[in-house]
Amino acid sequence: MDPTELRDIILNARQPYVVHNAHLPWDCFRQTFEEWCEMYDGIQRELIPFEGCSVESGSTPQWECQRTKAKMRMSDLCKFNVNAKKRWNTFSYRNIHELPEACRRGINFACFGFPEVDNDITFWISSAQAHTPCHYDTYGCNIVVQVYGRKSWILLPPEAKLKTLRVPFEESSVYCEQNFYSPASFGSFAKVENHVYHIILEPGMALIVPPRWWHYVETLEPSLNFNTWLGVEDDVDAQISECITKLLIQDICNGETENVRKNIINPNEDLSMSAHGIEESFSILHYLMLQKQSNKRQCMDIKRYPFGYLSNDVFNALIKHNASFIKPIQHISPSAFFSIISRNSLRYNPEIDDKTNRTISNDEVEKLERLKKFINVCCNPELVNTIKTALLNGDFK
Ligand SMILES: O=C(O)CCC(=O)C(=O)O
Repeated sequence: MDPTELRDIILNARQPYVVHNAHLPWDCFRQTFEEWCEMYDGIQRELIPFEGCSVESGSTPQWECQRTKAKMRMSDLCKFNVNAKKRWNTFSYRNIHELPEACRRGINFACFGFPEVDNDITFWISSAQAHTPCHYDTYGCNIVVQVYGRKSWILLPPEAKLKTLRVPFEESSVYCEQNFYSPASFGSFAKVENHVYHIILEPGMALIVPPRWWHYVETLEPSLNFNTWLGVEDDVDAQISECITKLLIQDICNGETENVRKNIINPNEDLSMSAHGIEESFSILHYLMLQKQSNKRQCMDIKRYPFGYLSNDVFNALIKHNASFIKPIQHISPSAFFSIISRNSLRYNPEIDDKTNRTISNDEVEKLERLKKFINVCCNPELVNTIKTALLNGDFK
């Protein structure tokens, strides 16, 4: 595996690819998951605040705000799998530095052609059925390395006709309405059935996800994986769009109760509705627009890579040269897709729909539904793009 060639493939891939037998010199590859968990528990004495939900679910995706906490040891994750019929758990989307040094020794992305990437790495630890609702990342491209266990990745191209949502709002993730985890029916997938790619990621495999590809990720057995998002030069445009979206949401939610806001803003998103918070978003927007207009590079500490600089011929020759270990992810047939969806629909339990939002008053439920619809329309990425173009063409000072 020539890191320079791999780097060029990653920074020019227009569809997802998988690297087989990456043979990374990471210490964790020399241990079993059980050994790794025991090492973690031996060093880190405190119980881990796993988050999760019940395995049975309602007709809408299981959003992060529905998760509850369960404290346990790392080793429990593997043991619980045997009888984890009721609840799934995850300790994920966290920076690698939250792991003890011994549990992350040797981890960097040098073998992929990015020796400088040794800090900006995220880990994902989860039990079977843990999943992330379908979304795309607004920034960069993604390299995912599976270390233990298996994960199923369903991917769709940026132009797939999924219904975009901005509630729950999280900067850098755009979710969709379709529920891949526990669908109540097939209807909402009718327009996308011909555009589905699928891969089960196994230990030692690495996945390359190009910018803005939709993905629904589900853990099949206790799993650990690492990933890094590589910022690309186009990200400044996406940052402007995310900033406009933030300002619209801050304005719409200003004055709403905590209960309502908790259902609109994702728990990991720190979005202040105060006058100071709004002022801050305006300053960031101003700064980004000036950067874009003067074509200046981003602030010095954020690395951004050029993307899509090779011609098709050169790229295809690279893929051919590396064909023994890097392969395009397979497009699956509508019937193969519907058999996954039909299996997942067994988790759907209509009684759960009735229980949702029992914690907030009827007035608040009504208001929340109204606000969600309004935000999803006003913050639709296409509309935000139009606002961005108008701002960039106008006299934004
Ligand atoms: O592994 C997961 O649950 C989600 C991963 C993901 O969304 C990503 O790497 O972009």
